[in-house]
Amino acid sequence: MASLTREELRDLYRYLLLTRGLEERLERLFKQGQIVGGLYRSLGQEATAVASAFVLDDGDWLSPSIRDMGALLVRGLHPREVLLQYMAREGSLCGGKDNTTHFTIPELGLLGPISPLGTQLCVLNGVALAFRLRGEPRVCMTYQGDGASRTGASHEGLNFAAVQRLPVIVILEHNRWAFATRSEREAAVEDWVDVAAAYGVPAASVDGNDVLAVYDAAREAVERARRGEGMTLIVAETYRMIGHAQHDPQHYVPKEELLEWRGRDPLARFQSYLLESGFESRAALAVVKEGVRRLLDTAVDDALAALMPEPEEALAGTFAGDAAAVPWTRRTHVYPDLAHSAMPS
Ligand SMILES: Cc1ncc(C[n+]2csc(CCOP(=O)(O)OP(=O)(O)O)c2C)c(N)n1
Ligand SMILES: [Mg+2]
Repeated sequence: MASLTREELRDLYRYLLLTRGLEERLERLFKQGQIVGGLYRSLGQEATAVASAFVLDDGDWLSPSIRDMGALLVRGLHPREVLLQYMAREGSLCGGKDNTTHFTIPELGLLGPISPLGTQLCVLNGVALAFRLRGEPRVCMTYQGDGASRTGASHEGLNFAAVQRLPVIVILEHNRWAFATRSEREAAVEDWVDVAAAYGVPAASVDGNDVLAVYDAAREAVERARRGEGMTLIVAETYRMIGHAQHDPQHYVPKEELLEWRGRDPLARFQSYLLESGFESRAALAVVKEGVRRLLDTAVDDALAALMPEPEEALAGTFAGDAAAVPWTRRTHVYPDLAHSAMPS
């Protein structure tokens, strides 16, 4: 059982509220046309991301999936930075060139999600291998959806991390769906924790909607990795309470299923736990809520007040450097007389 101080429990609660509240505001902004690109929420899954990332230390690395806003906030990303990024405003992390959480911040030990599912584990393995070769007791944590975990890249990544005994913790977010495909149709395993046996790694199955259960499993895995004993697979049993993204009305999900999982909401459960166990009073929780509300209000106001980047900004910070300043077009010089003659035969 987690030996967390009252302060730490309060922090976990604050991060859960912050994650839920930030995503609610992002959804509102999306409906107001303020978000550039898609919006993917982690509604119902916040405990998995928050409690696992909470275990990491400075110097560790984390690579989130699209459902891990909570992990980014725990790592130290400010809600204002998230809002500016989603709104593609001036000064945002990608300067308007990419959206959602597609950014890497080495100072925060953050490796951004990589769109072809499963591949980011392979990249993070490289970071973990570097830590091991340098003899540094640093660990890497990453998240995969149930769908992502069935890709070829993911199998290769798991095997490499396992056989190299890399300091990696993979959190498989078994949220029952990969877009509109049920997880029963993604894999034949009944218990997803059995997958670990194929790689010869220790694994734990946890209630992903229970903050303290996730924290305990993640802490054990992180300690094992830091001792040089290799990777762990954690299967977090959870549920995606909203469509894949804002464009998905989730018609394919039976209402009863959603209702059943609504009763296991991680935020409501943790709040009840804090009150019933006597760790917190209602008044104390109200103060935390008010603090989060004010922080988010200010962050939204700041982001809305920020300008869109200047067009020239699109050329800054690119690999092409100065070459990017030349407007690209068709290579007309290859066939200079194209307008007057037929194509060469
Ligand atoms: C290799 C690959 N196939 C398909 C996609 C398109 N795609 C993006 S997210 C997604 C669903 C992923 O489901 P899952 O891994 O279970 O994560 P969840 O959305 O449930 O968190 C799909 C099919 C992709 N990005 N990469
Ligand atoms: Mg899924």
